[in-house]
Order: sequence, then C-alpha cells, then structure tokens
Amino acid sequence: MRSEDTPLIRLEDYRPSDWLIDTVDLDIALHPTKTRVRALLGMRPNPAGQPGAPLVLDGDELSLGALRLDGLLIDESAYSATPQKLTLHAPPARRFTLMIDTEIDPSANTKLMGLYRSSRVYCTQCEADGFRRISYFLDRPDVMSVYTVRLEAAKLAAPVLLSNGNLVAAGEVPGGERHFTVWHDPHPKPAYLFALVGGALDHVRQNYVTADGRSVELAVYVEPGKAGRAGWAMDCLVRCMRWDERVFGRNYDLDVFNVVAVSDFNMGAMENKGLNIFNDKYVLADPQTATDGDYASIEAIIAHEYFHNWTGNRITCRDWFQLCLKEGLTVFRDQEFSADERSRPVKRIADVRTLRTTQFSEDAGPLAHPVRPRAYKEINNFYTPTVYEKGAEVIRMLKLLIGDGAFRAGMDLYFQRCDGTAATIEDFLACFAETSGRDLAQFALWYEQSGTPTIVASGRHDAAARTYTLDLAQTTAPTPGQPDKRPVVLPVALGLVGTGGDLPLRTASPAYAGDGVIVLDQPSLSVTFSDVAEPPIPSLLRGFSAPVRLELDLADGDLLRLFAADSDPFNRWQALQTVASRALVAAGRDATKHNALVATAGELAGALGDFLRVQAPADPAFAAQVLRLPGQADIAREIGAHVDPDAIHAAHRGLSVEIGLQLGAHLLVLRDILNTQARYSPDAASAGRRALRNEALGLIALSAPDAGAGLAAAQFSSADNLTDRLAALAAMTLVPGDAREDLIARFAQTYAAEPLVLDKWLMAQALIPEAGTLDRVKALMQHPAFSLTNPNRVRSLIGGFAANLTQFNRADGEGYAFVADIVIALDRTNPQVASRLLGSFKSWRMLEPGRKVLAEAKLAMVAQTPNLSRDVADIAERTLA
Ligand code: 0A1
Ligand code: ZN
Repeated sequence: MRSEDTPLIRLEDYRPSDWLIDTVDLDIALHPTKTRVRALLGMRPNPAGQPGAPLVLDGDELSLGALRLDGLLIDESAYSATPQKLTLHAPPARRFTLMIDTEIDPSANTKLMGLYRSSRVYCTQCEADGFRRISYFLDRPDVMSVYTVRLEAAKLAAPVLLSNGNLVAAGEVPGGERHFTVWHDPHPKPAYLFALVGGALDHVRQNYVTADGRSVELAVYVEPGKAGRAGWAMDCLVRCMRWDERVFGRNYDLDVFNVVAVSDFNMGAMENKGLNIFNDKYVLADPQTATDGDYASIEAIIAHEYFHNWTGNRITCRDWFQLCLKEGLTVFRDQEFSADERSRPVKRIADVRTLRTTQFSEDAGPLAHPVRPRAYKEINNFYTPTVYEKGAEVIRMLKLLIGDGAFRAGMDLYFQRCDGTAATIEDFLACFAETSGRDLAQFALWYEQSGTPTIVASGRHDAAARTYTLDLAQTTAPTPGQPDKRPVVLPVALGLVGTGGDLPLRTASPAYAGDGVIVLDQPSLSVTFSDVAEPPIPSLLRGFSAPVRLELDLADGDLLRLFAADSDPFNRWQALQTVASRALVAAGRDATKHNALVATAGELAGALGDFLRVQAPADPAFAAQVLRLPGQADIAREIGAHVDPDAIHAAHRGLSVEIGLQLGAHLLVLRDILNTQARYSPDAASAGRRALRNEALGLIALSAPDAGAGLAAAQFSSADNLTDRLAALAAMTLVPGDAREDLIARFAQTYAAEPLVLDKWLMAQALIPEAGTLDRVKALMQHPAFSLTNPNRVRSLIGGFAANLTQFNRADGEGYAFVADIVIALDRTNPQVASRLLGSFKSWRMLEPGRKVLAEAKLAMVAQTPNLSRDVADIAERTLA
C-alpha cells in the first residue's frame, strides 16, 4: 500500500465501539500450517455506541470458514468478508453469539505478529493489532472480554500448551496423538493481551505467596536444555513482585504466572495477562553467555512486564493514543525498581544517557512526536523512546512536583478508580490533581508538545546585598506540525554550592517550591536567594529533574569544582560530561580546535587522577560512568547542523587518547585493585568493579594500543565470564591488526553454539569505526550465525552498523545504500523490523550537505519502492517530510 492512501487515524475522531464482546471462547487446534481457530463471541450492543450500527470486525490476511449467529449458519447476504474485514450488515439489537471459524498458517507468518512459530514453538504477539491475524475481532483496547481458551496440539510437538489465566482442564484427545488444555482468565482484557504458547519447553518453577495471601505458581519456560539459564529471571520476578507489593501496594491476581522465552521476537517482551512472552535475550542468563548488562536488562524487563499487570492490564488504554499511559508509567516503575535494587545515582545516569541518545535525537529530528501522539498511520511505529522514556520522565516530574505522598495517594486512587477500565491520560492526571489539590492543566502540555526544551540559566552574586539571583528562561524549538511552542512546567532541582558545601536556600520567590526545587512554568523568571555570603556555583537540574537541555555559562573550573564537591552525584557526573562535551562540540565543529581538546584532556585527567585513586575503588559503578565520555551521537546532536561525523569521531578519539595517556598509570593500578579474582557474581557491586576495569581497558587500548592489546588478550583468556571476555573483544576492536582478527576468530569458535553471544560478536564488528567495516558486515551476512529472519541477528549486525556514526555515514553514501537495500528486502518479510531499521536515518537533516544529499536520495528510493508495508512507508514519508 502507498502511504498516501493509508488513512490517518486521529485522536479527536475517537468514538466508543458500537458493539462489545463480553466473552470470548477460543478453540484452537494447533498445526504447523493449518491451525484451526474457532471463536465464540458473546456480543452485545454498546449503550455508548450508535444504535443499529453494522458490526465490523477487524481482520488481517484472514479467510473466513463458517459463520454462525446464535448457533445458526448465517445467510451469505447478511455479511461480507474480506481478509481485512468481516461485516454483519444488520446484527440483532440485543445480546447474541457469533461463532467464527478461520484457518491460519503459523509457519508462513514471518511478520511475527499474530500466531507464528519460533524454532518450532507456537507463540503469539498481539499488541498492537496482531489478534486480528488470528480471528476476526473488535481489535481495539477498549473492547474488553473474559477469555476461555481451549488449546489442542500434537503431544510430541507441543507437550506444553499455555494461555492466559488459570488452567482449568487438561486431557487427551481420543486417538492418542493429541492433547488439550483449557485456560480461563477471569479478568476482562483487550485482545492485544491474549497469548498462547505451544511447544516442547523446559521450565523452572517456584511458589510465591502474595502479601494478601494468594499462592501463585511461577514458571519460566525456555527452549529444551536451557533451564539452567532461567534462574536469574525467576529471581528477578520474585524480587519485583515483592517490590510492587511494598512500594505500590499491588498484589498479583491469578494462580499462575508464566514467562516464556522465544528466540524470534520483534521487540523486548510482551505483558500478556499471566503469560508474558519474552525475546530470549531478556530471559536467558548464565555467566558464560550473558553480560552484566544483560543481567541488568533482564531484571528491568522482567519487572517491566510484570508491572504491566497493573499498569497496562488491570487498567488498560482506551485507544492507542494513550499508549504512554501504560508505557511511560511502567518504564518509570521499572526504573525505580532497578534504582532500589542497585545504585540509584548510577541507574539515573544510565537512564539519562539512554534518554539523550534515543529520545533527544528523536525529538530533534523529523520523527519528533508528542508523548501522546495526535495522529498515526501505523501504531507500531509509535513504540518509541518518546512514548516510553520521555513518558517515564513526565511521571518522574509529576512525582517531584506534587511530592511523594500525593504521588502515592494519586496512584492508589488511580488503581482504585480505574481498575477494570480502558483509561485515558485525563483519567490518570485527574487522580493526581485530586490528591495534590493542584491544577495540572499546564503540566498536561508535556503529553501534547513535542521537542526537547532548553533552559538557559545565568546567575549573579551581589556581595553587598548578600544575594544570589538566578535567571532562568525556557524555549522549545519548532518540531514537525508544531511551529509555536508554549512554556511547559519544569521542575528545576538545584543547590548553591559554596566552599563548605550546599548553602541553605532562602528565598521569598513564589517560584521556589521548597525542598530545593524551582518551578519554571513561564518563559522566564528570576529567583533571588538571600544570605548568600560568597559567590556560589549553581548546581542545576539535580538528578536530571526535567528532560531538557541546559545551557549554563559556567567556567570549566567551576564545573570541576562541582565534580569535586557537589552533593548530588548525578551533577557530579554531569559536570565532567559538560566539560568534555563542550570541547568535543568545539573540535567536532572545527578541527583546528584540536589544541583546546588537549587542554581539556589535561583538566579532565587532573580531576580524574585523584578521583580514581581515592574514590573510584569505593564506588566503581559510578566511577565507570564518570570515565565514559559523552557518546558521539550526542555530540552530533549538540552540533546540530553541518555535522561531519569523521570530525566528531576524530575529536572523540583524540580526547580519549589524551586522557588515556595522562591517566595511564592510574588506570593500570586501578585495574589491579579491582581485580578481586572472586568467582563471578552478577550483583551490582561486582558488576560495577568489572565495568570500571573494562572502561579503563578501553582507554588503555586507545592510548597505548600495544599494551592494551596485550591486556585484552590476557583478559580474554583468563576471564571466567562473558562480561570480561566481551570487554576484551570490544577493546581489541579499537586496535587494528592481526591480534584483533585472531581474537575475533577465537571468540566465534568459543561461542559457535550460542546465538545470543554471537549477536554481540556481530555487533562489536559492526561498530568498528574503520572504512573496512562495511565489507566486513557484508561478509558477516553470509556467516552461518547470521539470518535475516531473526530480529535479534538483524538488530545486532545491521542495526549495529546503522549505529556506527562514521561508517553508516560514510562520505561516499555506501552505508546508506547498504541499509536502505536491507530495509527494502526485509520489508517483504518483517515490516516492523524493517521500519525500525529505517529509523536509523532520522538524523539525516543535520548532516553536512554532501552526506545529506546522499542520505536523502536513499530515503527517497525507499519511499518510492512499490508495495511497501504501511510501517516502512510511514517512516520513509515522515523522515523525508
Ligand atoms: N508492550 C510491550 C512492547 C511490545 C509492543 C509491541 C510488540 O509487538 C511486536 C511487542 C512488544 C512492552 O512494553 O514491553
Ligand atoms: Zn511496556
């Protein structure tokens, strides 16, 4: 379909469904190519809908078998059926049942939406609109039904048969080869939360008793032979269930909770009621095949999907425009869980890094959209960093603005008032307006207005008056469809740092909300603090209290003082990032500024030397973050126009080399101190030590390649875990030569039977910032470990390449051509993965003219390709607009 022909779906056009489906009885006989689906729908007219309206059920590539109304076959003149739609022209204006037979081919389903097979396992993915690929349905989240599901399959092929809710029956089918299970989910749910799994799977099991006394059987299902890697996910599940009881008062509500890991999955995981289905990379972990980063991601995603049980499932979304209602809130909840389980400041720093690289870049380009979009052509293109990560930031700001007590009371009210409903952002905000007594009308703008606001701040000390005045102003640049921006509500957490630490904040300003927070809700304002005897250094946006850019004219020396003395760990980290970022932006813009880089390296190394010696060993996870420079993509975005990726890369490398040279001895000593030789454990403290050792290794490899290569090779050989081996590989990729190629080969041999580990191997090579990388990537596409049909493989190799700033943006345009061709090829089998890959072009407009023309040409080529999916057509069109 051409994108121009695709209807634009608008929030303002929302109307309740004319019909409701109270009950769904599914009878599904699984077969590799001919799966029979019988759906018995308990229908009734919606009192809120149009009386006498036809019944139009959604479908997608379906073919209708029999159709019965109240048990009787319907005359063909009474309905019409296409693969996309089943219409009953004049259904009775009362309750009735509709029985719909369809037959589907899960083996032919390469889109991985609806019912498909992943390494022989039957599984489903129904969000956002996959259920309509299984049966004709009112496939919209405000139609909620109670499901009973009978599954039948060959015993040998699918000894495990799971669906949502509780198991109510199981048995043999006469004939002896097939068996069945029956599942009942008492909680009404939209079709997007339906799931089934059938296959030969191993599992681990554990009993859990909720705070309110319910005994729950927890299970994690994995491919045969991998149960030994399911323990960490189970451990995370138990911890996050306790956490949700303690922190949000939420108990689990069924007798079973199943998690299933599959190897072909478009996204991270899915919160189907009582039956979460996961991309296996977010379940499977053991020290040999998962890194510390994987352990942390598994913890976060297990929690995320579990937390959806309340924020998403018990309370779902009225329509897909409200996606952030469940996603932003649930990301906030999983971030808080990880912060409580690990180091809060380190978690915040990591989350802000992700926010800046993924969301700020989205907000700065052609795909910018509000946290709650107003219109879409393809909803699958709106599972974005803006909806998820910025959506979480909005919740975080709300909590800061109204305080912990009113926030918790508001959540309680939301759970109580909206339980069992399909809600809106307005319903949600109303709860907090009520518990806080605040008018949240202006705050709600965060859901409507796209773009990253910039705060410009400056301060003046008046020694005679002993006052310090802070001037704050906010602006937001225009974004597509939103030329004029209004001021948003910005909580600015701050401190004034004097020689003896934080000064007391005394002010009569109405903008000061207390507890170290100024609320900037106008274009600009000034706040004067009194009893300020000495000129302080302002520490603004502590904890990154709002998702904004901050322009504050502090000298490097003041930033270095903040690094040394700020009581807010986030701003300590930010201070050095700012020093580095300024120098990188200057040198990235103008290569003649290279001398300034050397000076900056001296400053940074000076500040880091003592820090590494004295403080780093006590908090290595934090120190690892401090040692890591801002990402190259972030520098590109700060530069904003006429971007030359090679200049940015050269600056970045140059600064790293200088810092590495100056800190060399410290780094080596530090690596020794941190080398505890203890057996691998994934806990945050041990992971922090490895992170810092490996950050140091990277700097050594850049600044002293021979020494670095030697250390990396030794570390690869002696390591007892994947984290250290992979870090050795990553360090080695920075040093061209035979040793690197040897290690790459050794790594592949060591992990030949481990697809998830080879993903990291593919990615490490795709990220090499050298001209040979494109050919290397093309060659790797022929490697037996690679496959275009597995989303994880594609994301690792091709997605990795597209994230390689210098090589994707090769001056000859070959990087764009390569990725564009793959997008077009992939679109025929898996449009979702293809359209996400096309998103790599989103920053094309800020490039220097030569690259810009080349990128635009490839985007146009994609856009003009016949028979594009709606997914890819939509991204191509918006990226070019
Ligand atoms: N709701 C899931 C994300 C998700 C969305 C779409 C999918 O379709 C392929 C899969 C998963 C979450 O937030 O975890
Ligand atoms: Zn989610």
